[in-house]
Amino acid sequence: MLRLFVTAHEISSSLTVSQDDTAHYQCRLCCAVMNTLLISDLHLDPARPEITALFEHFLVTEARQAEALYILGDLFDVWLGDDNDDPLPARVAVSLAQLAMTGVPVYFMVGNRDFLLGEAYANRAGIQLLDDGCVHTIGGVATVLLHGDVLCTDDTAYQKFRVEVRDPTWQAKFLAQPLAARRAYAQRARIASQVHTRDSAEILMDVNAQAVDATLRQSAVRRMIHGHTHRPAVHDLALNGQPVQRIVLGDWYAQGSVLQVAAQGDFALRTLSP
Ligand SMILES: [Mn+2]
Repeated sequence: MLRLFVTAHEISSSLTVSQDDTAHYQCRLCCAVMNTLLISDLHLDPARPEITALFEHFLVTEARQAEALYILGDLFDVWLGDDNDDPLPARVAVSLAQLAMTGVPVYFMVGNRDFLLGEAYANRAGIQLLDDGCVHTIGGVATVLLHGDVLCTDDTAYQKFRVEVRDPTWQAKFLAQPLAARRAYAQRARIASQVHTRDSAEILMDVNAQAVDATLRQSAVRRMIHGHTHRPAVHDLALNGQPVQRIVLGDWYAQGSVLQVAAQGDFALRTLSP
């Protein structure tokens, strides 16, 4: 989908030139600005207001010019349920809805922190929920999109926890509790997760190479984009003798991180200063 940012004057002046020139003019306009943007792991939290401000600035500047924005999980550091009336999620819903209203599709996939984010909040924020492991064509390349936690198969304790909390029965039971009880549980889970991350070997917290290969093979694609590990990088790999790519998005703890993919396929992984 192409949207052209042209004024009425520009359109009328472009109509006075030849068709070839018009096509060239429009192409130059759209190609210059149409990037798909991908971010993840913002971990928005009232304790880091400068990151929320950076994200909001990003939404009203760069993201407005984008062909689409993908948020691949852990937008929020914790998610208690769509009925949570804290100011931060309410404020972010307004900012996201404003972007969506300008015509930029905003896609969101849950992460391991905000996995309880559901349709009610998505509707309020004007965002479209994606399944982990879905395939979208980005910059002309079929790409499998994941938060990334499912690839960390060496961390068996986490994978066990993941199965438990992704169970609809567990989720329904959790969401039926009063907000105060959910808040207390989330606080305990957050501390346990920090201790687990601190005490686990570095390698355990990264993706497993076989899981990466299996996902690429099952998805029948040559490119994967994910976050979660907070190890931004472009990995050029091989699978069955064919080149494949794994692009890892960065976190937004000390700065922002964005992957921009141009319509023609060029891409860049950039950091954003608060
Ligand atoms: Mn994560």
